[in-house]
Parts: sequence; C-alpha cells; structure tokens
Amino acid sequence: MFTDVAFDFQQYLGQTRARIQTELEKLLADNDPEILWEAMRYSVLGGGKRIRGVLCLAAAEAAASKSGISVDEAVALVLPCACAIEMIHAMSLIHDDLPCMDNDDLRRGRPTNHKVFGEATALLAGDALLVMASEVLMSRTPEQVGKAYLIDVALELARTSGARGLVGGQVADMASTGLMDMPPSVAAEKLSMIHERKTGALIKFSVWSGARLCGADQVLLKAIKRYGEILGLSFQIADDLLDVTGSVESLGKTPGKDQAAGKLTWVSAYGVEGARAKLSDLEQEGKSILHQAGLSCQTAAPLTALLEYSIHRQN
Ligand code: GRG
Repeated sequence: MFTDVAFDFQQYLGQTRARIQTELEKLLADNDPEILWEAMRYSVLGGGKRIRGVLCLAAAEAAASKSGISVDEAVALVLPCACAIEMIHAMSLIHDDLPCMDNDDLRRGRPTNHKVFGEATALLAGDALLVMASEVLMSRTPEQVGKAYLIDVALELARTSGARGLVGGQVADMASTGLMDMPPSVAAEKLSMIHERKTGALIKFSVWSGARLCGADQVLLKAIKRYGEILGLSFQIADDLLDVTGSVESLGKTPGKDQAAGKLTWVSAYGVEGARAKLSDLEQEGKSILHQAGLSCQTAAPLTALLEYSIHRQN
C-alpha cells in the first residue's frame, strides 16, 4: 500500500534529528547556575532516538500538505513544541532512573544523570526541564499559530504529563512490580492502562500537537490521534521485547530489569510470540489508518516509516 514510494528514511531521520538538536542546543546554552544547566544538557542533548520530536515534525508535514502551507513553514511552526516534548521526555528518564524509582546506573550507554550530578541536582534538573518545556512552547511558537490553537496544545501537554498521563502511568507501573503472574484477563486491562499513560500519552501528544499546530482538520486529527495510540502501544511492546532479547551493548541500558523485578509487561502476559503477533497487527492497522485519512503515499511516507522503525528497532 505505502511500500512502493521511494523515500530515504535514514536521510529524513538524520536531517530531522539534526534540526531538533540544533534548536535544543540554542535553548539550553550556558546559563547560571552552571551545574544545573550542565545536568539539563547532559540528558537532553546526550543522545537518544528523538522519536517523539521527529514524530511531531512528521505529523506537521503531513498536516501541512492538506492545510496549504509549505513543509518548511510547518517545521518552523512546530519546532518549539518538538523541543518541549524532548525536554519532558528527558526529564521523565532522569526521574525514572533515580534510586527511588528504577534505580538505574546506565542510560543511552552512559552513567545516568544522578550518577554524574548527584540525586538532588538530577531531581532539580528534571523539574527545571518540565517547567522549561511549557515556557518554550508558549514563548517560542510563532505568532502565526493562533492563540486558541496554542492554548489547546499547552493544555493537552499538561494533561499528558500529569496524573492522567506520564505520572499516573509511572505510579501504576511501579505498583505492577511482582504482578507478572496475574491472570491474563486482569493483566490485559492493567497493561493497556499503564502503557497508554506511561509511554503512549507523550507519543500520541507528539503527533497530535504537530498536526493541530498546523491546522489539521477534524478527520485528519482523529486519524493522527489513532495512529499515535497505535505507535505508542507498539513502541512500548517493542520495549518490553527488547528488555528480554536485547543486550547492554545494543540497548545502552541494563536489559532483563522488568523480569528481575517481576514487572507486568506485554511479554510476561503474552510471551515473546504473542508480543510479536500484536506488533504485526498494529503495524498493519497504523498504515491503513493513514491511508484512510486521505494522505498520499508520499505525504504519509515519514509517518509510515516511523511506525516501522518503532516496531523493528534494536534499541
Ligand atoms: C512528566 C511530571 C513528569 C514526571 C515523570 C518518571 C515518570 C514521571 C515517568 C516515566 C516515564 C517513562 C520513563 C516511560 C518509559 C518510556 C520509554 C519507553 C522510554 C524510552 O524511550 P526511548 O527509547 O528513549 O525513546 P531514547 O533514549 O531513545 O530517547
């Protein structure tokens, strides 16, 4: 369906990541107190796939094709939002790695933030990034985006981050430790809720916000939202699989932690084959949704490739 379009995904990914990286470097340039900014830069600028920021730009480009604006204009409109998303993602990783949560020493192949800067500075670097994300979104988004659109997006970002999103998902995830043997029917509901909030919410927001800021119509917004849900779930199932099949070298973090903690994951509930089968179904559904929303093969190519990448990635 979308497979016969010539599209250089590696080039697209490299270029889009570089755009986001350059902007983040500007936003996080030297400041005072130096140790705090160094800790913030360490986690935001030091690697990572940038999948959420790239998704925001890809959704904006898809929406632009229908809203009559150029790809370059679309990127300019959503770049601050993509940076805000990457800041929230980085802060969630800093906090997730803290001794009071997952207690991890390794992230992206390097010592975790608190191992380098100490717990107090890591915690505060996370806090500063959370608040800075909203500041960047509200103050840097070009005026061409109407105020009503911007408020809508800012409100959704707050919901995505809080008790109904990342924070709630993290609390439910921590409470699932030791529950890996629960009956499948109970596990299914619990797992969906955890995945939807902890990982899915920010991924869904990434694509929805990109489309919304570029004036997507309701039909496209609905399709993009569903695509975001599918990608969010796929991303976490792939993560659950990698925890079992990956190595410390390929992942840049410690594998096997979910199993050691007795955590409820897609693999503990449905096995490796069950997880792979679900990923295959989700890949088909995600691709056909973009098609049904009226996107051409060319316009949908980045979003299609990002779905494939999220599912088949090795880290
Ligand atoms: C947002 C206020 C606020 C608090 C954070 C700690 C916490 C609450 C939430 C944890 C969220 C979390 C760590 C979810 C896991 C999501 C996930 C699969 C992360 C890995 O993402 P990748 O693979 O990482 O995109 P890279 O390193 O590539 O950026």
